[in-house]
Parts: sequence; C-alpha cells; structure tokens
Amino acid sequence: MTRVAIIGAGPCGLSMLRSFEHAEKKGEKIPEIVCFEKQEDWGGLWNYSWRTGSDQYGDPVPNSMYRYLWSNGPKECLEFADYSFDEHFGKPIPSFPPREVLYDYIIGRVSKGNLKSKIKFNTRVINTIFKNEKFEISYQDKVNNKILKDYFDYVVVSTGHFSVPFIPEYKGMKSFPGRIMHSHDFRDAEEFRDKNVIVLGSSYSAEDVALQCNKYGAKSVTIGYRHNAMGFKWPEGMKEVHYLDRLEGKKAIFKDGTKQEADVVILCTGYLHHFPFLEESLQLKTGNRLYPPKLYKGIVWQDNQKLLYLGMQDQFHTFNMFDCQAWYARDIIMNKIKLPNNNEIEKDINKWVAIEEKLENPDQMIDFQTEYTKELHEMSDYPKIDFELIRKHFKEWEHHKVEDISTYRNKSFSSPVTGSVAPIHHTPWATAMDDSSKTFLDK
Ligand code: FAD
Ligand code: NA7
Repeated sequence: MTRVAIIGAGPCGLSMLRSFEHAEKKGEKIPEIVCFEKQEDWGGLWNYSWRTGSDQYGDPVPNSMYRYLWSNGPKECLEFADYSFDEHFGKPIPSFPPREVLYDYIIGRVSKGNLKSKIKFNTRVINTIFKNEKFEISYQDKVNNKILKDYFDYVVVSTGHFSVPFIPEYKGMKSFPGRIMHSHDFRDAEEFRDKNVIVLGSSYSAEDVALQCNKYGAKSVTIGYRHNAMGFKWPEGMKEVHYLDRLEGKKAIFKDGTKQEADVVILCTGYLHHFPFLEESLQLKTGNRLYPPKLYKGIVWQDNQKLLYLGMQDQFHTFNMFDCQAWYARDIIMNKIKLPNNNEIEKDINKWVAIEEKLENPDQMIDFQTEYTKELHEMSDYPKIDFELIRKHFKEWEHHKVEDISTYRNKSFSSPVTGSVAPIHHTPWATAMDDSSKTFLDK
C-alpha cells in the first residue's frame, strides 16, 4: 500500500488530511498516512504558545503568533469551501476575528472525524533521505527522547515558513542598553507600555507589531523601513522613517537623520525557509515570494516529484489556497492527476516565475495569486467557492488599509461560500482591548 508522510499539522497539514478524508467519504481507497507534528497539539502557528526560544525538550519553538493578534485580512478571503464560518459558528460573525476565533474554526473542521489518530504529536522529523525509491524518515519521539525510522512513498512538507527568524545585525547593537528581539518572540504588546519602541521592517509584521504597541500604550513607535515605506496614515504616537543606520547608546539614528530615544528594538525582518530535516537535494531554497522556483504548480518538487510542498508561497490567499494545493497533491498521490514530462514542468514553472518577477503593486500580486489558486481549484474536486469575489475583497481590503490603517478591521465583507454578509463588530478594533472569543462573539 502507498504510504504518505505529512510533516506538520498546521493549516497546510490539516488541509492535506482533510483532502484524504473527503476522498475516503466518497468511497475511494486512500493511502496509509502518518502525520508528524513536533508540537503537542495541532493548528500550527494558530495554536498560540507563550513559549519563546526552545521548549521543554530543547526543540526550537515554531510559534510566531502573539496575544491580541486579529486576522490581518478579511476572514471571508480564507474561508474553507467545505466548511463555512456560518456552519461553524451557527451565525454570521464579523470579518476580522482574533486568533482564538480563527483557531477554533480551523480545528472545528478537522475535529469531527478520526483525523487526529493519524498524527504523531510531540514528534519531530529530523532527517529525510531518498534511497531505493523510498523516503527514509528519521524522527524523534520528543517525550521519550527516542530516534526512530520509517519509510514512505510520498512526503508532503507542510512545516510553514514563518518560524525561523531572519535576524540582521546593525551597528551599535552589541552595546545597546535596551532589549533587542525579533517579532518571532513578540508575545504581548502590554510589555512595551510607556516605552519608546523601534520597529524595523515594512511588511505585515512591522505593520501589526507597531500598531499593537501603539494600541497598548507605547510612548512612541518609530518604524524604520529599508526599501519601501508602508506609507500608511499612522495614528498619533507613530512615525515611519528611512532605515536604521546605527544605535548609539539609547539612541536610534536613521539614514534620514531622525534620532529617536529607544528602549526596545523589534526586528520585523521576516523569516527563513528552513528545512534542516531534508537532505540537501530535497530542500527548497527560496526567499519569501509569490512563486518560489522549482515547484511545479507551486507544489511538486521538480527534482523529485514524490516530494510535495504546501504553503511555501508568500501569502495573500491562505486556508482555501492551502486546500486547493492539498486536493491537487492528493490527486497526484492517488494517481488521479498525471504529471507532464520534465520539459513541460520546466516550462510551466518558468512561465509563472516570469510573470511573478514583473509584478509591481499589491493589486497585481492579488491577481497573480488568485489566478494561481483558481487554476489549481479547477484541477480537483475541491468544492465550489467564489474566487472572483475573494479577488474583489482583497483589493477592497488593500484600499481600506490605505484609507486608514486603524479602521480597516472594522469593515464587513460577504462570504464566497454562503453569500452571508458579516455583521459589523460591536467594538472598533482600535478600542477593542479584549481579544477573547467570548467577547468577540458576544451579541
Ligand atoms: P504553520 O502554521 O507554521 O504550521 C507548521 C507546523 O509544522 C507547525 O505546527 C510546526 O510545529 C510543524 N513542524 C515544523 N517543523 C516540523 C518538523 N521538523 N517535524 C514535525 N513538525 C514540524 N495568515 C492568515 O491567513 N491570516 C492572518 O491573520 C495571519 N497572521 C499571521 C501572523 C503571523 C505573526 C504569522 C507568522 C503568520 C500569519 N499568517 C496569517 C500566515 C500563516 O503562516 C498561515 O495562516 C498558516 O499558519 C500557515 O500554515 P502552515 O501549515 O503552512 O504553517
Ligand atoms: P515578510 O513579509 O517576509 O517581510 C519581511 C520584511 O523584513 C520586509 O519588509 C523586508 O523589507 C524586511 N527586512 C528584511 N531584512 C531587513 C533588514 N536587514 N533591515 C530592515 N528590514 C529588513 O515577513 P513578515 O514577518 O512581515 O510577515 C510574515 C507573515 O506574518 C505574513 O504572511 C503575515 O501574514 C504575518 P525589504 O522590503 O526587504 O526592505
């Protein structure tokens, strides 16, 4: 019998498990599946952990999410086609839920069957080699500190790529008397109340960590961008300046001449695609981009087509794109989709990469990833979902952010699955301090 290893039980790994469950429910014979998850529970980044550094077994903590994290895009854009928000919550809910609410939704979909029994928790894959037409996986049972081996026909890598921080060094860091940290270790903005906070970076983490610090009472927040300013209309107490030149004592000195008193520097400088658990010839090597090279349809490893990667792209689309990828990967594994020859594979990858390299603005990037997801969607029996509506929502959301970065989370969108319109949340995001499910779902 075909044996499949899934590495990671975050949203992508769970999409993979769910795709097989769908096929099984239709009466199809599915392969034997073993999912390895190094944490003690499922949900990936959405399974919040207070821990930073390493866990009780000495294993690096993968979690990068923090308290008070609210969805950074409309929930309607990530909705599962086979499990709507209305179905899970029994009523329409607002468009930008906090982490705990989204976690509940992700887990709700997979909790009903027996998928959990396919996952080995507290189990870290430490090495994967391909020999004699099989993958040999070595893994550590963390609780008993035992190293074991198993053999598989296919491997699905769904370990995410926002867990291993990229940490640059700036002049003066060694003697800076305050705290220097990466957003990977950021857990609670309350810590920075009344502090002068420097945030470096110009992407999602910089934007959200800076806003969080401002919202929870930082004295000042100064964002230092390297290439392109985010350029939002920042609320009082925040500013965006050009690139940190150096730290001198407690002063942060920027290339544009700005000097700012600093208590803490938070590096929102992104993450590494890091796969130390794969032999080198199997490792995807890429930065955070919309079409990493060497992946056919963004999934199939060009040099060994029995190795499949999920969710390795930079992401506008998330959960339903992961689903489309998983359904496609499942159909390759189950021989329902035949891969073309190597030339065709090469040509297809090059085509997507060439388009991706010419993208200039968020609207074009949204179009690109929507086209990619739609193409995948058409190749499997993933249920109906309105990706045109999602495209429209993403563009509207981008424009809301430009209008006012403090209010975009107060808006409402309609479901691409059920058509229902989200109610406006009872409290505007800027003054909603309590992010518990209970408070969010109240009324
Ligand atoms: P992950 O969620 O990272 O899950 C990977 C899993 O693999 C983890 O459980 C990990 O323990 C496991 N694993 C890793 N290595 C091994 C190993 N060697 N052996 C066994 N198991 C292993 N997306 C949104 O849609 N909306 C948001 O608002 C949003 N906010 C975000 C905020 C932050 C701070 C970050 C970092 C990301 C955010 N994202 C958001 C994107 C997020 O990456 C995706 O939503 C999603 O979590 C990706 O799922 P994944 O399964 O690919 O990876
Ligand atoms: P991203 O989106 O990969 O962005 C990384 C940012 O880091 C980007 O703005 C880079 O700016 C910046 N960067 C990288 N190196 C440096 C240095 N040396 N100095 C200053 N700035 C630097 O990662 P995020 O953490 O923001 O987002 C990850 C996920 O979290 C995302 O999907 C969200 O859903 C939440 P550059 O443009 O290269 O100058």
